[in-house]
Amino acid sequence: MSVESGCGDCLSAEVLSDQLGTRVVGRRILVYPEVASTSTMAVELAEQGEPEGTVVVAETQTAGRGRMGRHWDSGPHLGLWTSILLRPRVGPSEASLLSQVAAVSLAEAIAEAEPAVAPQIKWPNDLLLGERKVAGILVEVKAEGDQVNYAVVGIGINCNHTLADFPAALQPSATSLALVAGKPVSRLQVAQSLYRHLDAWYLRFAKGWREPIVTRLSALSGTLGRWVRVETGREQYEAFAEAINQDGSLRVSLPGGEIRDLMSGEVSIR
Ligand code: BT5
Repeated sequence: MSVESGCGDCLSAEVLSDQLGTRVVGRRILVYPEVASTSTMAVELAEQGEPEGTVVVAETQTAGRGRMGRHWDSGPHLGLWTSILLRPRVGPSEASLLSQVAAVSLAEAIAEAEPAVAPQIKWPNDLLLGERKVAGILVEVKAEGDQVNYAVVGIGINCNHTLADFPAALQPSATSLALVAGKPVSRLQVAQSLYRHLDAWYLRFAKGWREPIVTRLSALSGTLGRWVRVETGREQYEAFAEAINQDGSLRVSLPGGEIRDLMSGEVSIR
């Protein structure tokens, strides 16, 4: 299913910009055949004063990053590996909601690309199709004092992978849009749809909308209303996922009745 020869499916700034119709996301689009990480590149641009809305795309990443230094597998031409530079006028605590803004946008874009299967958001940042991870989000924020300087939203979507395209260790847990659809998908359409949804939700976020983001996130969540295993680095326990709070944290209740609000951590569905 991978589209390699002649690169008929190669992404370019020109085709990605064509009729994109966004206000912020994609004001400038940079496409590279290979980078270490699109997020590293976007951070470098941000440090040099690049305005918000710039999008970096790479056909492959040699050092794609997940959270906490984990590796993100980013095979050539198989997925959409992209980072978006934003400069929201909010404080650092509010910037954590950008991860939820990205999750909602990503879920909507995936639903548009593959209407047969409803994507589910696994709190805080995984996108699942039928229990397998199809996409991930990494938001990196730099703040100065009580103001965000920039946020880089890194998104990886597995598009045209066969199972054999994933490293053996990921084969039990990963999937791609094409695997679910049973046919190749257009990365161009996936990318434009993602940028449009992200643009719309980011503009709402910038206007101060909070509740609609959390409401939409809750509706798309595959975590809520289920027993989960929580890992925080310090401890592991089982809990019931009750709700997503206005700040994006996950409210869980423990078997003894104790309530906790998680800002970060790993949550696996039992
Ligand atoms: C994430 O981290 O899910 C965030 C991934 C963000 C990647 C994008 S690509 C564009 C931009 N540039 C970057 O350098 N990064 C961003 P986390 O929740 O920590 O999940 C990482 C874990 O997901 C790994 O430890 C693997 O178990 C698994 N994984 C790695 N690559 C995968 C893939 N392609 N598909 C599904 N699972 C994968």
